[in-house]
Amino acid sequence: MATGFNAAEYLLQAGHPDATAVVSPRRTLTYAELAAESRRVAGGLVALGVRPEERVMFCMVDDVELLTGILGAMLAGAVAVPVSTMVTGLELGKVLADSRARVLCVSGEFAEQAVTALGLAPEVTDVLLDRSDAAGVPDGVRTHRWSELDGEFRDGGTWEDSPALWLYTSGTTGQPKGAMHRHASVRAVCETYARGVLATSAADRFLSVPKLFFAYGLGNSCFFPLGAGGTTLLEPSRPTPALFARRAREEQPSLFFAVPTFYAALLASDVPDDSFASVRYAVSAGEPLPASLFERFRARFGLEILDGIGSTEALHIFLSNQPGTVRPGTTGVAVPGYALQIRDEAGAVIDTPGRPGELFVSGPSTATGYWARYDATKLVFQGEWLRTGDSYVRNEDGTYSCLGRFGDMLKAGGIWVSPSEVEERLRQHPAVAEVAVVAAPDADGLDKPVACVVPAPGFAVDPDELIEFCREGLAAFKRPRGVVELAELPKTATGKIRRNVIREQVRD
Ligand code: 3SK
Repeated sequence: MATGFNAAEYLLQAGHPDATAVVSPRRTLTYAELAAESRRVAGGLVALGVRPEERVMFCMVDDVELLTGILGAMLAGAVAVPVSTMVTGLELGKVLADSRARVLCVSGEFAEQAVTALGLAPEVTDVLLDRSDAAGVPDGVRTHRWSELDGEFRDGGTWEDSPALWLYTSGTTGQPKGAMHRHASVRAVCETYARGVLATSAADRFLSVPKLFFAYGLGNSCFFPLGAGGTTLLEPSRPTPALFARRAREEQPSLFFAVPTFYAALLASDVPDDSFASVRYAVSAGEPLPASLFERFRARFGLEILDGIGSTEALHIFLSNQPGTVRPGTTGVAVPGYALQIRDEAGAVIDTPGRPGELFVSGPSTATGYWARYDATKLVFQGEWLRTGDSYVRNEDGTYSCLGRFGDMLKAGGIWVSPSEVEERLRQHPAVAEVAVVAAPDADGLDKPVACVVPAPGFAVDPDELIEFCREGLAAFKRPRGVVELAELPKTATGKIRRNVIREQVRD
């Protein structure tokens, strides 16, 4: 028998009604105010004709409107679909059409993309605008102001397995796919990673560089703060080290979340060293955090970074370093509630430490599949297990180390080489700001490691010197055979290096 459960109700009832739930540069709301506003939005969506399980898409900045929009859609039993604001109109149109959303909610900043997108998605009947005008919206599409939303709130009639949200992901390649998440998965990530690893409580104040439209940011800025009865500190603007260091000094967060690239940017900036003095844990995910970055951050800001890995399909982090037992350069151990396996190319489980393979995870927050993508769903969701596409090794001490994407491992002279290991060595050279190591064919057509280097300000790249530097610190077969200078590394919207693009550049 299905149990009645609604993730938004669960989040909104966790805090004391008078406690501060959300702080943005524009507004501060208590839990009672956030619940009232979310119910108003839910009622307004129902009044527009949104029915349970219909999709409501959000292309919005991190502010109170987006938060209440996501909660309101879930309260109404609809499916919240927050999407990246870093896309073109055509890309937005693709996911809008794929989702068959009836309602699109947009911040004024993205009106131009929205107008292009609407031209590709004839099923959209209503557009909700935060504070902007409706210029350019196609005829026949009704437009509404956020502040005018109104209607009687009715319980969405959801249960644990009802769809609550879809998150679009393309990985580093391929078409975007909507990973479908249940209401129960929201509670699961609050109970596993947030409580089990971060020991979150109502006293916590959460500041996240990743935005609400990423699974990582959605957990950090919505599920975890509200699930704990704590406070989320939202930041609508584009993240810069100066902005986040200032907000951290002003708002005194106890938990701070970023990706390795942002930690590197903080280290390269001149923000005061005591900017994160209020933070009890800094968290990193998205890509592996190099040990050198961990050490430099701890030396300067006095904070250990808890590095972990999650995925859009798992909703949040399932493998992580734990407070008090951090092993820099590793991703730590399974988050309580999740099981891990490393499998070889034939799918057999590898039990021996030190033998690399592909990481699989099983746990309570995995998506139910990709929307209308049969083949991709079968490939990734294998019974209890979720295929991550990441290459990992279990170390002798039980921790796990990332070796890159499964398809990123290189073979040099018949031996597997981990690009991350070579990159970590090169990052120790003062001339190297950023680096990606990929395979490129040599004169004999044999794949060899090539380092693509973005030079540090004021330095020139000297290939011979960098190769020699690797020879000193790595087994000879791992050293790059060539070095290519790049102005910047191509990255995905979430900051992951697009190795497939670099591989193409290097082969040309
Ligand atoms: O990329 C990650 O490590 C991640 C972490 C948390 C949630 C979602 C993602 C993709």
